[in-house]
Parts: sequence; structure tokens; C-alpha cells
Amino acid sequence: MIIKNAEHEITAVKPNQYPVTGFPEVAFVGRSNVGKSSIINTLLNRKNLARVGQTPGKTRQINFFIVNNNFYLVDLPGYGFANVSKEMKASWENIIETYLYSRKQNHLKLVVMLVDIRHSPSKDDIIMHQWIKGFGMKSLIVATKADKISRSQINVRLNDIRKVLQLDKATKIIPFSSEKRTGKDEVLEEISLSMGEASIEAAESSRRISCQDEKELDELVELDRLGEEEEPEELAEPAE
Ligand SMILES: Nc1nc2c(ncn2[C@@H]2O[C@H](COP(=O)(O)OP(=O)(O)OP(=O)(O)O)[C@@H](O)[C@H]2O)c(=O)[nH]1
Ligand SMILES: [Mg+2]
Repeated sequence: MIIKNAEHEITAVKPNQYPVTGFPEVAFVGRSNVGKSSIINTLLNRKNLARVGQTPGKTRQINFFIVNNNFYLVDLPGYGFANVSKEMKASWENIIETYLYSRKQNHLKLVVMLVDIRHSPSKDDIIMHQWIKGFGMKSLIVATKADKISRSQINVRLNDIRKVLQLDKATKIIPFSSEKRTGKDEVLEEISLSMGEASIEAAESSRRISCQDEKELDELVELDRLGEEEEPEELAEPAE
């Protein structure tokens, strides 16, 4: 997939603030500090479109990034961050769950779940993945910060993550590094595959909106044809 353009469209906390274009969405979930905002910047070839932080808990709301004018990458707050009050934790979890629940049916084409390649998935990660699976959403696992371990360790770590999350064979897991920009093409390919039909639907509906309906289109074609027929015939060259 080629990224032609990308912009931050809206920041939201509740459903009535989400975009209403009907374009398909790909959401990024995972623990706080795992690299959700960083992967979005890397995929979109931007430095700080999504805000990245040294301290966990940087993203506290939902950020929608419109890409190629036809789909969204959605940056969600992280879960599992210990250093916040109970109320704050509950509020963030509520923001994440409300988003997934309300978009699962008509908008969400793929949930990209991020886990740090160096660690076994946490209890929160296991619950989140079961939750995604339970709702029948398509998921892709991305193991972040792959630059922090040696190449020989990568497969060992991927196998462990696969085992702990009890991934079925159909669920892919991709090692990724925002630092080295590795894994980018593979993730973009999965995003593109997940939206194959969705982007055709979106293109169709925008054509429908611009033409109102087939009848109007037919009338325009007919008017064009008549206009062409009524063109005055070219004057014959005057006889010598
Ligand atoms: N070495 C390395 N560091 C990374 C990578 N991805 C992210 N980081 C760093 O990890 C920290 C957190 O990254 P973010 O992208 O803000 O993480 P997040 O998941 O969006 O965090 P929250 O918004 O708090 O949920 C930052 O200091 C990043 O620079 C990576 O692939 N490699
Ligand atoms: Mg973030």
C-alpha cells in the first residue's frame, strides 16, 4: 500500500465525537508505552503525527488519522498503566471498550494488537485478546521494539507470545521496530488485505453520493450525447 497523504482528523472520547464518514477503520490497542503511537507514525512516514511520549499514558483520548482520504488509523489510549488512580484507569478502559464495541460491526476492519517483544503478554493483554476474539473481530499481533533484542531471539519470543495468547494458526504475528522501521511493509500489507472489500464499498458510496442516483447519471449521459449531436457540422472548405 502506498501512503499518499495522512492527517489527524479528530480527537474523541465518546461515540458522538467519532467521524461520520463511514470510512473503514483499523485500530491499535495495547499496553501503555508499548509503541502504538510510534507504529502509526512509522506506517504513515511521519515523525510526530501521533504524539509519542517517554512517560507512559501519553495518549489519553482516541485519535483518528485519515489516510489516503479513504480509511482511518485509530490510536487508542493504552491499558495496564499502574501509575494512575482507579477512576482514571476505569475511564480509559471505558473509552477503549466503548470504541471497540460501537465500531465492531460497521467500521472496524482490523484490530492491531501490540505487545512488547521482550515480555510475555500480561494478564490485561490476554483478556483484551480474548475480548477481541469473542466479538469475532479480525486481529493482527505486532511484537514491538524488536530492535531491543538480538535476531536469534526473535523467533523464540514470537513463539512465547503465540503460546501465551493462545493464537490460532490463522492469526499472524509480525515483529516490528519503529526505531529501525522494520516490519512496516508486512503490517501495511495486512491492513490493505483487511480492507480490500471495504475500500471498494467506500469508493462506491462516494460515487453514489456525487451522482445522486443512476437515473440522474443516465440523464447527464443523454444530455451529453444530445449536445454532441447538435454540434454544427464543420463548414466544407470553400470551393476554389
Ligand atoms: N527502541 C524502540 N523504542 C520504541 C519503539 N516503539 C516505541 N518506542 C518508544 O517507546 C516509548 C512509548 O512509545 P509510544 O508510541 O508513545 O507508546 P504508546 O503505546 O502510544 O503509549 P501510550 O500512549 O502511553 O499508551 C517512546 O519512548 C518510544 O520512543 C521501537 O520499536 N523501538
Ligand atoms: Mg500513544
